[in-house]
Amino acid sequence: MKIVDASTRIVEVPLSKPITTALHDMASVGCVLLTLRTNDGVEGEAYAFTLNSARIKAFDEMITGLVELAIGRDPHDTEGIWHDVWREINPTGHKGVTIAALSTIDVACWDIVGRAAGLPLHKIFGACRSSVATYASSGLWLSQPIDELVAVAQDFVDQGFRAMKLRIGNPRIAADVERVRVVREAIGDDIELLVDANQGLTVKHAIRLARQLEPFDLTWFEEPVATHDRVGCAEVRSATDIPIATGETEYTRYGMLDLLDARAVDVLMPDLQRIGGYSEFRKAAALAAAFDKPVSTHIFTEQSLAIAGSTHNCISVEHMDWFAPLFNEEMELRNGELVIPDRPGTGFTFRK
Ligand code: SMN
Ligand code: MG
Repeated sequence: MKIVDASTRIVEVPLSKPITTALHDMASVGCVLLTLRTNDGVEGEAYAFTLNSARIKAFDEMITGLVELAIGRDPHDTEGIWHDVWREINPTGHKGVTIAALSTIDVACWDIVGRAAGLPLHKIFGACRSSVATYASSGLWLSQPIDELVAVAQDFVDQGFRAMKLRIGNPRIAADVERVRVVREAIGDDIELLVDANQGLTVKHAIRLARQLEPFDLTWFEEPVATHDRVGCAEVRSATDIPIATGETEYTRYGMLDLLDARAVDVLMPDLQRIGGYSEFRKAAALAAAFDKPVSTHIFTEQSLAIAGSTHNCISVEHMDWFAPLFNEEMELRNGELVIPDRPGTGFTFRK
């Protein structure tokens, strides 16, 4: 079997309304959709995205350029193709757009492997579960006023979620504490609550805030400080008993190793596009396991289910509904967990 053709198209998916975190202002996601085709007529699909479609053509260009290295190859040679792209991007760098392109090519190759075998990828990787814990993440944004939070939280519970994530990172500590208090009161003690500061805080601010948030039984405190301040993140971690989650803004196993080595993290959160695709995600998860740390996947909900279904130390996936309009199939929430699809490959196919 050989990959004989690759094509991309750019699709912009609007969000229902503009939203913010401590770091981002977002109104849409722009996606590059990659389709690989084999001489046997099997297709493999994957996408990369940027917020608001910012510089999305650069991502398209990088994918289109690098996918040449996969043309003529057997799609089962995922490891060989990955390493050829890795070698090629060395002069440009092993972070950012290059890794996003590598990730997209890798996921599309694996999708072909699954579809050609007629098997879901978690069964090919080595399955360990058929559903996974999840938390609602498409809401509770920093831009939402406090009086909207209760209705959003209630809606998540009504949809069947057993956990949800609230964005924090206000200049005033009291404002964040109040938002957490209001949501915790609304959902009661049986629903898990996570917070994400999107790198918006200084170390001292994060420590003060974390101490005031301890009574609210938070599942984790995500990205409290700038992603590059690993020592600062470790300081926050040692000053609070709230578990620290981070990793979404780091790249490849090397970025994960830096966080683990720095003792900066309790829950490692690789992002499929920034980690280097399925091939590298699995290595990163094994690395986390060697440090006795769990992983939880960052966005890319549909594609991350194959990882969750085959990674023993994966404790949850983030439920983000932004990309659902791209796919023919829908994610299935059952008893508060996301079902790992039994369909071949990633289990999700692009709408044409
Ligand atoms: C997030 C994800 C995607 C875009 C903006 C913010 C956030 C998260 O950090 O973890 O959900
Ligand atoms: Mg985050």
